[in-house]
Amino acid sequence: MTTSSISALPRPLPASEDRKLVGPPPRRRPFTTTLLVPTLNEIDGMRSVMPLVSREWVDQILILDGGSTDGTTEYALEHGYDLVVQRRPGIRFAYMDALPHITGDVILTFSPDGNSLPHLIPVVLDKLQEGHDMVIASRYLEGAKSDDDDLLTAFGNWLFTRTVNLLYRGSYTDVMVIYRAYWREMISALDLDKDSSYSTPEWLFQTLISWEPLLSVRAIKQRLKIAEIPGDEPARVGGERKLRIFKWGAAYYFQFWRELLFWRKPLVRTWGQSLLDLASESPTIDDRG
Ligand SMILES: Nc1nc2c(ncn2[C@@H]2O[C@H](COP(=O)(O)OP(=O)(O)OP(=O)(O)O)[C@@H](O)[C@H]2O)c(=O)[nH]1
Ligand SMILES: [Mg+2]
Repeated sequence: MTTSSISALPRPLPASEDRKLVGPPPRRRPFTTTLLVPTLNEIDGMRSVMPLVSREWVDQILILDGGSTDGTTEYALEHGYDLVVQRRPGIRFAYMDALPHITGDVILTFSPDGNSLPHLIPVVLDKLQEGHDMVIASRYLEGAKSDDDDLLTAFGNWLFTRTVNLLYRGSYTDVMVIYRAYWREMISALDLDKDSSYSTPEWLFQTLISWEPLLSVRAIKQRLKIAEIPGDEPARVGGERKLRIFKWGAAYYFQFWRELLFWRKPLVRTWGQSLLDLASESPTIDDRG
């Protein structure tokens, strides 16, 4: 597809009663949030998962489509979600195409293929609101499990996380997962939007990669405040896996080591002021673990 578009439909009605919503009630937050939902032929997942996402949990739901031909984009428009169709292939270019349309201070990336549990959306945001720069819904933190992993992906995720922790003195349990929230302005602060951050591994392994693993590494290099919550990963609902295990695995692994030698940048923190303001107004601000 060569066009990028935003739906001009009116804002959707609140979720109807027949939609079963689980999780805590919405709360007012000192930041706005965009739920960013990448899709590539995910109509089965969209139909079963999106009705479980309360519109009140976030300020914008933006479907970021990679050229689906199975009715995913039609579903998005019919249900009044904002929609961007990416112009260039590759998930990181999809994110780049979405950036101008993201209205939230915070981005929460969410997979509608069944892998991300909807009721954790407010839990992740509550944790961010405690003052974190990034919150990850980890599949491997104590109390969580992945039903989507096979032996190879389970080993790969373990190896990647262990490598990042060893190289950068981290304590992650999941450096790869898409299900995470972070401040939009971290994208430019960490140069996630620069081709030079990816060009060598992409050229070496002839593939296009995403930015979550690099975000994990650079967040730790800059000693940002990172938290994880346990987040089960149910098995995929219909559709097909897009993951290219060997090419992406090789490119990410190369990237982890390359980061040891390249990329240093003074941190200019431009986000999160609203949380600091709130904290200074109320010394007893929410301190749940
Ligand atoms: N817009 C867009 N979405 C994509 C692209 N590749 C994958 N996705 C979507 O991104 C979401 C997350 O995909 P992943 O869960 O990381 O990958 P997967 O194919 O489900 O593989 P596993 O979950 O690892 O088994 C899914 O909804 C995919 O359809 C892409 O190139 N562009
Ligand atoms: Mg998936």
